[in-house]
Amino acid sequence: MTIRFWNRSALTALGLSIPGHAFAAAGHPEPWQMGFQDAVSPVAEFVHDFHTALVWIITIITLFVLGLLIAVVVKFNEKANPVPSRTTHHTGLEIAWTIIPVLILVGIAIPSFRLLKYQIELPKADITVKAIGNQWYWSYEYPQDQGGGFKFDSYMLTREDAQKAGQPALLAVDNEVVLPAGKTVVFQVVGADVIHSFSVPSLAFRMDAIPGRMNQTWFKTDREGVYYGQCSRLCGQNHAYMPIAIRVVSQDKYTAWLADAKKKFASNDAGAAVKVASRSAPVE
Ligand SMILES: [Cu+2]
Repeated sequence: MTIRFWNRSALTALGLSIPGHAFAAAGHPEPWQMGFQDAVSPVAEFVHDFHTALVWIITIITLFVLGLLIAVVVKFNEKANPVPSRTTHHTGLEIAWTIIPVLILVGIAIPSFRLLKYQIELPKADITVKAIGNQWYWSYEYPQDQGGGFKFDSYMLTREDAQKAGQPALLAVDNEVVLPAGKTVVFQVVGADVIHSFSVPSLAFRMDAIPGRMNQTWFKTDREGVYYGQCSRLCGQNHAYMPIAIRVVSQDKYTAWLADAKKKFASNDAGAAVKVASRSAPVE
């Protein structure tokens, strides 16, 4: 199910897209990037469209107020208007400047709540993965009942290793979360020690990882690629060095990865107690 704020191609045809978006890449930031990273999930598209609409509303209101201020300065300065009017009330105007902002705010609130509902209401999951925030790395658990039954830790690569792998520094990790395209993925997000936040901009989710409480978020994308994110709650010394890397691949590649991962991570039973951080991510 795809809910759109409104038709994107119509927006683009009217020249109403935000130009900065054209320079943004999917999955990771670019030097001198303006605007968001590309939207690759329906929630992210909704977020982008809503943002575009808000920017236009803000721009129009700002220009309107600027126009009014300029009119006041030009028409009602002491030279142009030596005898000021003594008017203090205008019922019609007062009703208008109350009702019009209320209508604008209600107009913003309706799609805003629709977006909130779309993000929060979990669709039926094809795949569920548990994401555990640790000081300072992420662990992932693929449940047994979905062909998984293993767990692994995901640490940031050093700058040199990331460069060798042709991946962005500070975002690349040793063990990526691999998931298939076109499937609804639900993440169960928890914190093992302190509060972390599981966030990937291109997929437009950001969910707090809280010890003792399970939060859930979801995404679905048809676009294969690597989507990077970062812990987005200050969680201590190496908060900046616990990135998230989600690699979306075809179903066949996912099945092959799953078989490999089961062997590779065989000693890590899903559901086992969370390990205490024994390695720190390198500090730059
Ligand atoms: Cu963190």
